[in-house]
Amino acid sequence: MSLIQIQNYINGNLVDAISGNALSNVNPATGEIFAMIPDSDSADVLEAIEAAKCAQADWSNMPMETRFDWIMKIANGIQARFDEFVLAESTDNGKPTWLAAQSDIPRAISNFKFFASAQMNFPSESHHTPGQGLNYTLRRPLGVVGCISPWNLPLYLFSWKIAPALAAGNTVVAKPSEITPYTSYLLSTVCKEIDFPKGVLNVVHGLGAKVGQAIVEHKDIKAVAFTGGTQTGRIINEICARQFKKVSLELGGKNPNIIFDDANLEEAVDTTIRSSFNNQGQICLCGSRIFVQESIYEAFKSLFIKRVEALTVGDPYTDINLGAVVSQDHQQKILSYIQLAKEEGGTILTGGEAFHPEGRCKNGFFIKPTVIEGLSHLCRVNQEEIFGPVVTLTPFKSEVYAIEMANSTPYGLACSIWTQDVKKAHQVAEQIESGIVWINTWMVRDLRTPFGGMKESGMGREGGFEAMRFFTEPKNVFVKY
Ligand code: TXE
Repeated sequence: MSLIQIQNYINGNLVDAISGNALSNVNPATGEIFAMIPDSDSADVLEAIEAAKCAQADWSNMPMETRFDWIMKIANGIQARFDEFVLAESTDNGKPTWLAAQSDIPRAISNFKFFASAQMNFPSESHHTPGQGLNYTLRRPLGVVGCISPWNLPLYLFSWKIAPALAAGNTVVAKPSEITPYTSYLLSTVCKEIDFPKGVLNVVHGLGAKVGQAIVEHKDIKAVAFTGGTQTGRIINEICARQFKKVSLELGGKNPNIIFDDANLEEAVDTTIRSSFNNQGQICLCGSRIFVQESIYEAFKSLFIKRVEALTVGDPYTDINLGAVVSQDHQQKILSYIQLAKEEGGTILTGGEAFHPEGRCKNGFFIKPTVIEGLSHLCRVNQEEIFGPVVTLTPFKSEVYAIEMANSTPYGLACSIWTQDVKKAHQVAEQIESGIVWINTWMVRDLRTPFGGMKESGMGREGGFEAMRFFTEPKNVFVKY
């Protein structure tokens, strides 16, 4: 089978890297190279920035309704090729096709629809200074902005950044992860099909340290929105700080699930299965540390393990629960944490090893869903982000201790609290150090709500008007009367 040739999208054209160099792109479920992507560098980034600068004035001064129409055309263009996008996302990332069809691609479409409409509803503020006059706040687009996204939810997170950036009237230079570039390439083919205005969106493929960093460093990039690892976030933040550049960082997580003894056990187990192993545990919101109140610990554990052992792993194109993890390197990283758990005194209750399916996927990168107990909440396995199908179980006696353990990591992204006691739920939610708290559920997302993390999980908030504020510059105008 011939390899798919992924191209950059610059100034409305689909082009190879100027250097002519390319990188290979592996299907993690088979271990085979299925596509080549441009190995771009700062020369390609410069062209993209120039195109975005030229397109800026027309795009930002366009009537809101025309901009709405353009962004909706992107959403409809993806919808029209829905099955192609689903298959591409699964092939590139290793995730089950049902998951891409249920979550990734519908959500990417929603992101465009949501922000197309958000820019028409985005209110401006005014403040009356009694006896003197009136202030009003103008919010203008920033100019050319950079959007950099990771591999775990490729089109979902790529669109979560570029949709508000475009809606707010900016032009964009974007870089998807080099590990999962396929659906952002398909998106650029949709833009080509609908004749999207040239230079408004530019997609440059390639390595983070070459392409991503060149975007972040360029003086004409007015803001950077990034999702990815905490270490990369630190590098980007330092560069932006030197240039006083606006930056939004959505980084790692080590999220706690706190299950009190008055929780609805069935529902808690059911949802904890999803929060642990959905997308092979590769969602920044996955709960990887499960704290269970002592009196129900054994009951929870036996039900949970029974359910985990019933999960199926294998060919993402079939009706399995877990597909492949994203790459061989990532598989090795996850396995090294399982080994570390053993060294740190943990007991593997189930899983704990790679999985080798029969047939088409025999060389793919799979890991059995893994549950570990017997670890201190302060050990490395319970402090560092593993980002795979690996969770730990830890009992707790009192609410105070559960909160202390939950807050003990450098991260603070998300938390799930399980209890029927309304008062306790609110009290614990207030004390948890994380940007997002769910009570008796997980991963319910309303796109209007602020999304982001505390501590080393990031800076700033995305979502709704938070994103519209990030991608605009406020200017106060005072009128004397
Ligand atoms: O992420 P990177 P990686 C976590 C997870 C994972 C770890 C590393 O624990 O194991 O991070 O994953 C671009 N300047 N998360 O290495 O490198 C890169 O090309 C500018 C959590 O894949 O941070 C890609 O487009 N850009 C997470 C993007 O940054 C740079 C999702 C993210 O890649 C760059 C993914 C640089 N110097 C991983 N270096 C989450 N929170 O959702 C890299 N990039």
